[in-house]
Amino acid sequence: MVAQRRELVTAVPGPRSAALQERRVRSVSAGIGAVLPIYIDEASGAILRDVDGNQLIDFASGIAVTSVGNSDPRVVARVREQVEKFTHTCFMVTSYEPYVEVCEQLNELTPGDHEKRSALFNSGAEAVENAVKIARYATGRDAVVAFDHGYHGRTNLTMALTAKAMPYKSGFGPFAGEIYRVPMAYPYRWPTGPERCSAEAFAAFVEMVHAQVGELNTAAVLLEPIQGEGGFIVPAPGFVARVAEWCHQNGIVFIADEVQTGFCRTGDWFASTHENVVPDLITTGKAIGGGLPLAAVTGRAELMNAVHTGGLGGTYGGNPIACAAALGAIETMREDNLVERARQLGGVLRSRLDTLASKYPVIGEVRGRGLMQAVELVSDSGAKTPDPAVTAALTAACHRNGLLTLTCGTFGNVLRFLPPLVISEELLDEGLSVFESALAEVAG
Ligand code: PLZ
Repeated sequence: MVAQRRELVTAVPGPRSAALQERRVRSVSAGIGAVLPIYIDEASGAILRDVDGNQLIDFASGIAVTSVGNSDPRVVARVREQVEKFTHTCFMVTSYEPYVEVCEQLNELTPGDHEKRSALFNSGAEAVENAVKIARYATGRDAVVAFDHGYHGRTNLTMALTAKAMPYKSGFGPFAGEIYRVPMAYPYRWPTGPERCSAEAFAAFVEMVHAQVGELNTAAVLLEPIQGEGGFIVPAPGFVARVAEWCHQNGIVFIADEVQTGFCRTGDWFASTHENVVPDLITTGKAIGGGLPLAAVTGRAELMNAVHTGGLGGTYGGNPIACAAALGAIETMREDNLVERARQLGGVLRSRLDTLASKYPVIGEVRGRGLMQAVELVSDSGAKTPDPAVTAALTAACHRNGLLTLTCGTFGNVLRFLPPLVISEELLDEGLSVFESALAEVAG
């Protein structure tokens, strides 16, 4: 166990990380990036310790994965037990209980009390691909509608579904067909102002799908209830519910991509609940596996069961060790009431960020829910000019001082806060003080 405190003993990165970075450059594809070139030796809870002995506060959670904290004791215990029993059979060859139990948990925890079924995969992108396969099969239609600023993965189909060219799509085409993009109800940047955003974005959505795609050609509408990589954009109130209802009226499958928002992160088990929406299909990943690779599609039994037997699958999907980890993670979320914890700490985070926003005009907006919040940084608060340079400088200052933060956003000007939900209030507070000093240094 790593003590839950920030401690810097060398520069960040230190000499041992620098030496490993040299080996990395000589052996690892340059196509894979790194937010901060330190090398982790050990981690628990909300602290990462690197090979030089520096201990950083983790405001990234491996991109919203380690919500239960790094090496959560219940995850570790279940993984240990499973790995000694057996490591793999392939669920499509011979079955095992942990897979079934994860599906039972998903069916129970996801929004709606209708009859549900689940299927397990390895990554968020794979879950999204399978949700699209299921929706197409069940409806007999081809088209899929996705949104500006959306992120759904890096495989060929999910690159097509993802909005942003750099770094995700540039040079990697041609992309999968029958994907259509419509505006997102992004209140901060809606041309006629946030009050009109929900109604006008919905009207634009309906008109574009009708005119450019055709309702009867549309298999699915795919939406993140809070957009993640695109900038932690909380859709204008009522927008998601209107879209979901319209899908229902038109026999279109409404898919909520909750890979990043799911499993307590936003102060509910799933972010769709904040929008009073019951998705037809819901994709999950990241936090469900407590740090091991697992993802899922959960949804209406009649959709999930429409596909012919053998039509879905994969060698590793729902690997027994990943399932054991997920059962440990879900147990921690339930027993430690991480829904409530995300809400409570989310309140602490919001009030600190709001105070900073009133002091520093570079913060154009504070937004998000629970422990999925962010600041959008602008060089001119009137014109709302995105400021990716100040975002990068703030990030570097946080990193230098032992706080791991991430950026996001179509314009690279959003700094996001994604600590493990088990972080202590003291450590959260200390991390925010590091961020505050970075603001004073960079934008003061
Ligand atoms: N859907 C909503 O957030 C993954 C991507 C990081 P995978 N987001 C982090 C990067 O640069 O690759 C994500 C997501 C939403 C799908 C995915 C894809 O999940 O597990 O990365 O495939």
